Amino acid sequence: MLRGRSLSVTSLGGLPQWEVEELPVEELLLFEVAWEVTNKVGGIYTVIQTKAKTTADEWGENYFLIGPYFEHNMKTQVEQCEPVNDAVRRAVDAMNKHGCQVHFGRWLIEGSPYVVLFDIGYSAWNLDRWKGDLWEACSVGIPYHDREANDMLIFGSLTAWFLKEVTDHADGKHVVAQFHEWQAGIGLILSRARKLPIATIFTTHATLLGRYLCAANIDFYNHLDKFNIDKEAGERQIYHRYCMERASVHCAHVFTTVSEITAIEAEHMLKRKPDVVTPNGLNVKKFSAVHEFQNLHAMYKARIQDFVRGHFYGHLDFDLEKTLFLFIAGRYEFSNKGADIFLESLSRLNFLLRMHKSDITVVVFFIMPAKTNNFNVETLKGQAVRKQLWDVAHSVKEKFGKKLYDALLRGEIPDLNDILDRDDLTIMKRAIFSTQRQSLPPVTTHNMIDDSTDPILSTIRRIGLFNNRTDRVKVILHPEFLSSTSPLLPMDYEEFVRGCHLGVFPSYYEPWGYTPAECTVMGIPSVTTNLSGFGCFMQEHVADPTAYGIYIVDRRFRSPDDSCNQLTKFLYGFCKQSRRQRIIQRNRTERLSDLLDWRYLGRYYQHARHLTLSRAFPDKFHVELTSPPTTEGFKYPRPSSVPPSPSGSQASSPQSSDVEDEVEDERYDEEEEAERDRLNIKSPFSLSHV
Ligand code: U2F
Ligand code: UDP
Ligand code: G6P
Repeated sequence: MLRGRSLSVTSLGGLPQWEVEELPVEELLLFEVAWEVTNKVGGIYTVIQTKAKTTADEWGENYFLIGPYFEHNMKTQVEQCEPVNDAVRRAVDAMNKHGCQVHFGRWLIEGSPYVVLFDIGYSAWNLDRWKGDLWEACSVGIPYHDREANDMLIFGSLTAWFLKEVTDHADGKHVVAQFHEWQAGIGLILSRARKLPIATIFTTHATLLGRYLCAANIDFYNHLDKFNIDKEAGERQIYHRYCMERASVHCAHVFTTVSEITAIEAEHMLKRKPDVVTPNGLNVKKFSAVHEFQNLHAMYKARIQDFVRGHFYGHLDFDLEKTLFLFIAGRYEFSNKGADIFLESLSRLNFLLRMHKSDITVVVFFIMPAKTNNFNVETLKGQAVRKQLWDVAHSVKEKFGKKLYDALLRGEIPDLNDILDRDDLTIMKRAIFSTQRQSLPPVTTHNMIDDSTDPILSTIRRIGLFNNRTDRVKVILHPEFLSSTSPLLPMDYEEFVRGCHLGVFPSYYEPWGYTPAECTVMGIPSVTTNLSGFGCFMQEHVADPTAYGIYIVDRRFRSPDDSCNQLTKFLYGFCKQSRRQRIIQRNRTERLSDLLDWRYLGRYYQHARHLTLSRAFPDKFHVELTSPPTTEGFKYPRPSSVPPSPSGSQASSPQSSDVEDEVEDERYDEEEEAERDRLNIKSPFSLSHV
């Protein structure tokens, strides 16, 4: 019997210890099923890819990921090999013998987990039969025109077939299967309908209805219990998808989701309370030197500055050393991602900076993919002009340097008025003339297909943020994800984030939200909201999030206008910080990384697996720790130097309105002192104290 298992106690950094029930993994097989295995679509890919290492460390050779086969993904990410596990090998062989194409290999990411990939197109001829199977199992029909849902039916049918073959040859091993999102749900529904001996988990990363209703600008969170959900799904023509999602939720032994806020949403939209909340982690890499991420910031900021020099040629009357780079990035869901209130706040920030005659300039990037027709000419020209000026400066410098050198060799100090001849001056004047432009620096880098109706551009037109000289806030829409091979801004997303000063993600609908979490582990402060899973998680586990560079906008208990004011205050407060203050804030932000590490958060997944085994095979497994691991009561303390004054303690609380988020300089002086102590940097005065 597999009852025997032990408890061990683990901890990470300064985080609280927790008890881990060790499973006899050598007697088990774990499958994780998702459409985004080796296939980057959105956030689920990040979940699976970053978690692979910790899961593979625990499960070793008995961990398998199941996903769709795409030739390009296979070629670039997967090393083909033969399955060592007998049950898996027999399942792959059996399916291939019966007219499927199943690929097997190791995914070349950290942890190198095994992957089983199904060629969907190759099995498409079974579609009608499988539609019948699904109808028999749960009376859900899929319309022929919904290509995506039909693909998911094929994927799910292949998954259930594969799991059947595995369990037939599992040789006493118990099987756990975790299915992510409705796209993977049919595999779960069919496995349960066929009574396969599997312990199942269904994880939702968002609900279909939640996403649709929020995008329609409905006051979602105040009406959670009032929606007629069948009607809403029907009206949006997603009723069949919704049925697949809801059936998956109710078929699973254990139902999980990524945050408390999505758990509440699921209870209303899917009519089941999640058993476990499994917050999303990251694979955090710590630099051995604390200052390393600060150096990277300076290095990549210089690359962004170069781009800005080109983009604003002829209008570079602002000081790049006093320019802050802000950005928002992610799927282009205008109001769900909070681009609407961000733009409104930028307009207010522009007003404040101008009114207070601030010498700070803010350049804001919107990185949200939209339909485009390549880069626009004006933007490309900007970089060409910059390059030309650089070349001119370089050649004049060479000539100047040579003349100076020759003069010094002759033992003379050259006459600096003669060292440049007429031609040099002409070349330089021509170069300066070429920087004249008739138009303002463009607000978008690409030719937008839907230029006139695009929501970001339309809002920019309405609020008049056109990159005028007098504007202290400049905007640049880059409607494509970043890439190091771009001719315009050749940087990876990660490099770009490191080079910026603040990520702004004021989402209305955001079950988790990886973008601010990624900022945090790179030591870049960010704005999030109390409607995002990440924001709520930080609020729960950090005593004073603002002090750590996590600004949480209250979008739950305030009107949109108040939220917008609060965001403006955050942004304005951020602009008023000195460089020294920003450096200290980045150090604090980076200190929160441990909290977001899978080595810490992975335990919620562990708990879900224990729970499902105990429900599916109660005579063989039981969970001694029936409730999920809890960190209740644990909070990252306020940074030691923050004075316990009421203004200091209220500063970050999103519930408290009208709190000015300015921080006094002394607070930072003390903090810097603490930082110096931590880094063991001696103050020039320290000797006198000895
Ligand atoms: C959740 O994020 P997802 O990425 O899973 O969001 P979905 O809406 O379920 O997936 C739709 C994906 O489709 C992609 C886009 C989305 O990720 O990248 N897509 C596209 O490829 N082309 C298009 O024209 C339009 C869309 C959730 F919302 C996050 O908060 C969580 O962090 C994440 C992980 O748990 O899951
Ligand atoms: N991202 C990217 N390239 C970019 C901008 C964003 O790869 O140029 C990634 C980002 O790192 C993050 C994901 O897109 O992992 C967005 O995930 P998030 O959870 O914030 O939102 P989702 O799209 O999943 O709703
Ligand atoms: C990092 C670098 C410093 C640099 C600073 C700029 O901390 O290590 O050398 O001065 O970044 O900070 P800022 O917030 O002005 O980009």
